Amino acid sequence: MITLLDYGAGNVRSVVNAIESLGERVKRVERPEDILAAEKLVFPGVGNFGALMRTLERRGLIEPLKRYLAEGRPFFGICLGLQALFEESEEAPGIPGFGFFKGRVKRFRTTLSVPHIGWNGIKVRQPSPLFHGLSGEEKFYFVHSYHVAPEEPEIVLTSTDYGYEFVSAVQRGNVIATQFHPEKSGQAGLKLLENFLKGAPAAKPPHTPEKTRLAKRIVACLDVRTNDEGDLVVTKGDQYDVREKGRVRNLGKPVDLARRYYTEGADEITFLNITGFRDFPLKDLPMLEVLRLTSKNVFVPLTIGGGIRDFTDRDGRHYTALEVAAEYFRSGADKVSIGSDAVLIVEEYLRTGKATGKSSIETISRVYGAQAVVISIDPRRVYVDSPEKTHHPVIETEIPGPNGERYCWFQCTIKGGREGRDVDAVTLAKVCEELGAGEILLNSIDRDGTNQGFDIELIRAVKEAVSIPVIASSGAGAPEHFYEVFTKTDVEAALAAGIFHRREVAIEEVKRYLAERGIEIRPVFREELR
Ligand code: 1PR
Repeated sequence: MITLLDYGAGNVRSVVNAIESLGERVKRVERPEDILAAEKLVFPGVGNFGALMRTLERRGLIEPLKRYLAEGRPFFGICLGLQALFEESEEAPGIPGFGFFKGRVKRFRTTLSVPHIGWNGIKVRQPSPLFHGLSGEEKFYFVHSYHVAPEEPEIVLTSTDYGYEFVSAVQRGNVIATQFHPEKSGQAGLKLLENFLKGAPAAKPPHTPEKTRLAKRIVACLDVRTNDEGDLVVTKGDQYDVREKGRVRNLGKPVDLARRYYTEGADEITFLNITGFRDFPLKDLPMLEVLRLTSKNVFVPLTIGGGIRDFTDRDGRHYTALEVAAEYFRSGADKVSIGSDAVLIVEEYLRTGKATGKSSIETISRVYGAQAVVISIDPRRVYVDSPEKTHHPVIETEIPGPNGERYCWFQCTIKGGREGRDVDAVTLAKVCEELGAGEILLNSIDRDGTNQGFDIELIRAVKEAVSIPVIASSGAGAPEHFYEVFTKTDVEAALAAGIFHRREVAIEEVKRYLAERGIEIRPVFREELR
C-alpha cells in the first residue's frame, strides 16, 4: 500500500493512475496520523510554494512529515514535492519550507522560455534504486519555473541542462525527490516509479549524456464534439468547418485515439471541446469521463480546452472559470487551454489599462501555476494595402492577399472562429503572458486542415513577442512541415490533428525525420509499451 499526500491542488489523479497501473494500491492522507503510519509516502506537488506550505500547515501535516523525513523512511517527492523539502523559495519569500535539505529554490534565470516545459534528459550523479534497468538516455517530462539549489553536493542525484545546469533530482537514504514528473514521462517514468515502489537495487545507468537537451514536442490534438447521432467523437475541420455534406466528420473515439497516439509516441495530447463556448463543460459529463478514462492509461501530459470561463447555469448558479478548471484537473488534465475567454479578457485589459485580478487566466494561474494555463489563439489573416490602413501591428508578408496586398495582421476570433474581434494575436499573446499564462497554443484558421504547412510568419511574429513556450498548430501535412517550423522559428512544440487521424503520417515517422536532421526529439520505444 502506497500513501499519497494529496494537498488538493492539481492533477494527482495521474500519479494515482500511474501507481495503480504498476499493481499497487493507493491510500490518501486524510489525517496527520496517516503520514506516520505510511510504509511508503509519495508527495506530488503542483502550483505555488507558498500556497502548498500554508495548506500543509492548516491541515497539521508539517510536523508529522518532518518526523517521517527525519526518520529516513521511504519518500518520493515530485516537482513542488521536491522543492518543499528545501529551506525557502523565491516564489514565496518569507514562507519556510521543510528545511530537510539545505538550500533554496530559485527562479530560472535564462533567456530561454520559462516555464521549462517538456522532455529533457538527466545526468546521473550517483547510484539509486530509481535507475535500475534504465539506459541513461531516457527523457523525462519537466514543467516548472523554479529549481532547487542545494548546498550539500552529496545529495545531488541528477542534473539537467536548461540554459545552465540545474539539479533535477536529490536523494538522501530513502528520501528521494525529482523535479520531473515520472507519472507523465511515458514508459521511462513508469519504470522509474516502479523502481521506487518495489525497492529495486541501486544502479547507475550505463550512459550519461554530457549535456542534456530539451526535446521539441510533437503534440496530437483531438477536436471533440457531439455528432449528429449524439455520440462524442473526434472530428476535424477544414479551416474550422467540421461538416462534410452537412454532417459532422467522425474520425474516431476520443479515448481510443488518445491511447493510440500515446503508444505511437505523442509527447503530449490535447483535447479541445470545440463546442465548449456554448455548452457548459461541467454539464458535459462525457468530456470529463473522456479525461478520466484517458488518464488511466496515457502517461504523457494532457491538456483540455473548451468552455473555460465563468458561467451561470439556468438555475442561476454561478460557476467561476477556476471551478470549471478545477473539475478538469481533478478528472486528469494537466493543463487547461483558454480560447474565447482570453480574447474578451484582453479586450477589457486594453480598454481599461489594468488587470482585474479576477480573470480566468489570473485565478487559475495563481492556484495551479502558470504552467497549467495555455492560451489557445484562433487567428485569421486580415490583409491590408499598407500599414496605415489599420491600427493593428502588421507584418510584411511573402504570401500576398487575394488582391495582391503585401501586409496583414492576425485577427483573433472567438466561438470557434465564428466571430472576429478587434485584437490581434501578437498583442493577445503578450497580454496573456503578463496576466500569468504559461504557454501559447497558436492555431491558424487559414491553415487549419489544409496540409499546406504551418503559417511560419504568424508563428514567428507571436514567438518573438513572448518568453513563454509556443506550440505551433494548423496545417501540418508532412514531416517536412515540422522540420520547417522547428528550423525557421523557435517554437518548443508543434501540433497536428488531421494527418495523424487519417494515418497519412505516423508520429514515429515525423520523429524519425526530425532526428535524422539533428532536431532533438524524445525517442519512441514502442516495444516496451505495456
Ligand atoms: O473558446 O475557450 O471555448 O475553446 C474552444 C477551443 O476549441 C479553442 O481552443 C478553439 O481553437 C477550438 N475550436 C473551436 N472550434 C473549432 C473548430 O475546428 N471548428 N478547433 C476548434 C480548433 C484547431 C486545432 C487543430 C489544428 C491542427 N482546432 O486545434 O487541431 O488546427 O489541425 P490540422 O493539423 O489538421 O491542420 P473556448
